[in-house]
Amino acid sequence: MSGGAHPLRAGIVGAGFIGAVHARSARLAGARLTAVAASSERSAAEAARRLGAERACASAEQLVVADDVDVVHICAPNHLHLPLSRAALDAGKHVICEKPLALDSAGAGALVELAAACGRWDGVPFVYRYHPLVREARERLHDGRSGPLRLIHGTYLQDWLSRPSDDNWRVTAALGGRSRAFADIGSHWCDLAEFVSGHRISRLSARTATMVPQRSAAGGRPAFARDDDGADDAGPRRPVSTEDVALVQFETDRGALGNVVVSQLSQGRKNHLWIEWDAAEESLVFDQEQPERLWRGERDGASVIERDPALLSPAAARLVTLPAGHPQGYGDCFDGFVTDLYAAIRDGVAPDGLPRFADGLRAARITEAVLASAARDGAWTAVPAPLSTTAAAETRA
Ligand code: SOE
Repeated sequence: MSGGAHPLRAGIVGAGFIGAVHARSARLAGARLTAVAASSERSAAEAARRLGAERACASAEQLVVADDVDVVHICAPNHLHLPLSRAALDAGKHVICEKPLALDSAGAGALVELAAACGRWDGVPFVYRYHPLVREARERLHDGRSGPLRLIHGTYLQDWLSRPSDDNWRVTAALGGRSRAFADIGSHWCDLAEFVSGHRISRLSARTATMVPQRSAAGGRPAFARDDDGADDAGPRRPVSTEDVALVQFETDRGALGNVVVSQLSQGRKNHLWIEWDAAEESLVFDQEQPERLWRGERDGASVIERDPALLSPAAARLVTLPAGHPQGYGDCFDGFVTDLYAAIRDGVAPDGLPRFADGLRAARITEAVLASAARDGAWTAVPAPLSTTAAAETRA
């Protein structure tokens, strides 16, 4: 569908924290929220009331083929991403699917091909791309002001899984995938590293560790939930195979080097995505927890680029929705992403920097290289080159 006069009709599968974020952004982007599905009819009815959806769907399988839905937002646990995306595309829907796109690169690749074959728009919320200062860093590195890039390094640290009593469906490989910490958050860091620099990770050496080998068997909690009373401390435990931490060093296709520390055990770190690009003329640092400023280092001193649209390049200013001094944040990034994907559905052309299923496939391939390297004691492991961005990928009928 492109150029439709009627508002898009959005359906949301999954009513947790991220489902609510999607619902808010869909509405702000002008869609009607026609349906919500959740893990049960009862929770779907509760979610429909809470999110203001026009109706609750009896199941996700019904929602993805519903006649009153044009675009499906899949916010269910990871093992459902492939079957639900496939069913939605087969039913002629556009699809936004939460990362990881699928539990392995074969599944992600199948979805990339299916979306193209169906002529439907697709997106994966690598939403940190939508911080205006991320775009400013990208402009500086792409237009030559920064000079040739030499290093990319940083961390993505959280602490919401730092205790044995902390649990979530992501911990279980059958539901979340063989990789947990890296697939869940290292994928964001690598997406930004490549998106901003234009470099591609060509080979890597990785170590992973499961430092909390057993976790509560009491049943998973939502992401970031806390167990302050230690209620599960005495409860039954279950063994864990997915990694808590990953350390990755890498080379890029254009001669840069880099490394990243990924952890979901780092006490006091809530969502500490920090990334530095060191180039010949300047270094740039983006800290996701301080998104209103981009640190800029030069030999003669350091400065800060503020999120002031008057000072930013057009590509960055496009994503500014509030005046300088009125902080933009995570929700605004989601708004920008959903607005861009809906614009692609309407206009038939992808706005600059829209993260697609092909980026979800890229993340799956990097994740598989991390696991393969870690399984061979950190052996250097090649990462397949990404899909070339073809005109076909950027336009749909
Ligand atoms: C949990 O680690 C989580 O919600 C991730 O799943 C998101 O992708 C990330 O943006 C924030 O943390």
